[in-house]
Amino acid sequence: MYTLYYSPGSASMVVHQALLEIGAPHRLEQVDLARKANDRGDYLKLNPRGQVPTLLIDGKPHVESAALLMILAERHPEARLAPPVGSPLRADWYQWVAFFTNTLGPTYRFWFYPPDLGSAEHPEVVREALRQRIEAAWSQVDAHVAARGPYMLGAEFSGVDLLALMYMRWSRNMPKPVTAWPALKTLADRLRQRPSWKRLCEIEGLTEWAA
Ligand SMILES: N[C@@H](CCC(=O)N[C@@H](CS)C(=O)NCC(=O)O)C(=O)O
Repeated sequence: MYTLYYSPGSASMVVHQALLEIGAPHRLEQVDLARKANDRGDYLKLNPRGQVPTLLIDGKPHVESAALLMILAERHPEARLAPPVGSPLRADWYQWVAFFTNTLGPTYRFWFYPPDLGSAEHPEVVREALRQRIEAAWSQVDAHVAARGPYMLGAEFSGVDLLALMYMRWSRNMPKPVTAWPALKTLADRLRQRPSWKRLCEIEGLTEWAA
C-alpha cells in the first residue's frame, strides 16, 4: 500500500498517474499548498521542503517526482513503465527522465515561483530568459518526437510519457503552449486518451486541458 501526498495538477500528478497505470492500491492525502511551505505542520516531517509529491512506501517517505516514477517503474515491472534493465531503450529512458527533471523541472519551477529567484514578480529580462529556455527545451522534444515518435521512447508508451504529459499540461497558460508544436500536440492528444489520464483528471478535479 502506498500513500501519496499530492495537490491537484501539481508535480504529484506523474506519480498519481503512474499508480493508476500500475493499478497499485494507494491512499491519497491532499496537501494544502495555499498555506506557506514552512507552515505545513506535520507534513514537514515527511518532506522538509513542504513540497509535493511525497510517497510513503512501506511507511517511509520518499520525495522528488522523477525519482518516485523510477521507483514505481522498478517495483512494478509488469506495468512496463520502463524498458527492461539492459535493453537498448533503457538508456533512452534514463536520459529523458533526467532531461525533464533537470532541464524543464527547475526552469518551470522558477517560472511559477518568482520568489525562488528573489522577487514577487520576475523582472522582464528574467521572464524572457525563462521563456526562451522553456521553449528551447520543448523545441528539442518536438523534434525528437517528430523524428522518433510516436512516444518519447519510440513505438511504445512508457513512464517518460507520463512525465512529459505533466510538464506539457503546465504550459497551457504560457506564451507558447506545447500544443503550438505539431509533434507535441499529437503526443499530448494521444496521451490524453489514456484511461489513467481521464481517471486522474476526474479524481483531482482537473477540467482545464483535460481533453
Ligand atoms: N523537484 C520537485 C519539485 C516539487 C515542487 O516544486 N512541487 C510544487 C508543486 S508543483 C510545490 O510543492 N509547491 C509548493 C511550494 O513550494 O510551496 C519534484 O519534482 O518533486
